[in-house]
Amino acid sequence: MRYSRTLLGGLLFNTTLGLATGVHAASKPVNSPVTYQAPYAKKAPRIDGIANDAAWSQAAWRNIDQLTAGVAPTNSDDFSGRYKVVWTKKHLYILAEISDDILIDSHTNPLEHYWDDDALEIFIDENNNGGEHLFTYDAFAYHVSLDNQAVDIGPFLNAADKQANKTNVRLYPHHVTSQWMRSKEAPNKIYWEVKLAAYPDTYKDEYAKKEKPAKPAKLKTGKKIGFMMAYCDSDSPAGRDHFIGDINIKPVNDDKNRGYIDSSVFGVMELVK
Ligand SMILES: [Ca+2]
Ligand SMILES: [Ca+2]
Ligand SMILES: [Ca+2]
Ligand SMILES: [Ca+2]
Repeated sequence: MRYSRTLLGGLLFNTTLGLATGVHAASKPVNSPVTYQAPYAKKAPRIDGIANDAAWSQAAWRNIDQLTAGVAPTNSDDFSGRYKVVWTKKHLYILAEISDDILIDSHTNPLEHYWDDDALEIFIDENNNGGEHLFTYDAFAYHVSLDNQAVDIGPFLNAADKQANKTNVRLYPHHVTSQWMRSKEAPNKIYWEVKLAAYPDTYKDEYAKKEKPAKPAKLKTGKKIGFMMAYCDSDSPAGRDHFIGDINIKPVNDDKNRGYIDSSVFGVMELVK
């Protein structure tokens, strides 16, 4: 299996990542540098894959150009990308401009091998406190697939489910709304618009019926959010060719693909006026 991920009946588990050996990820330093400043949007962009909303013109692009796993893209048509973010009190809005020569969704079940199909991967740590999040909601790694569904790994609902190795991979339709479309001017480019609710660490699955569902955080000027943006580029049914993000991650055992485990490697997004 490529890139450290092994799927065992829905349980992601890999001893080389230290999960089984009790190695805990460090928390994010309080003064982590800001990697992106997202401006406030007076009018929320419309999520339709058309990047002509006024709000987008306020925000700066940030490149998605850091090879995180796999081999480097052959050229800028194979993959190149950049993104920008704006916010309202209730949501973050992301625009990604992606060039990808082949769009492919060969695993039709959105819960299976979702990282081996083309996908935007949005990493968010609402309270920017860092730390391990693979089996928790201390942070999210939403894989937004070509069918516009968002998938991540959550906690097991109970010990019996864990024992039975039932899936802890879930869809989050109430967290993420997305739509992409090919550019009319340059059809090799796609514009992908995403509306994202920033759910806090206290989020509980709707399936955990005894728990009161946590609400998304209210956003305000000055708030800092752990954030990283990436793209899983697959160009054949064989799986992911390269995984490219916007942060140059410090490798552990030569592995930069740490974001889905440890939110301390994310960048920091500051919400500004
Ligand atoms: Ca739009
Ligand atoms: Ca490609
Ligand atoms: Ca957190
Ligand atoms: Ca592709």
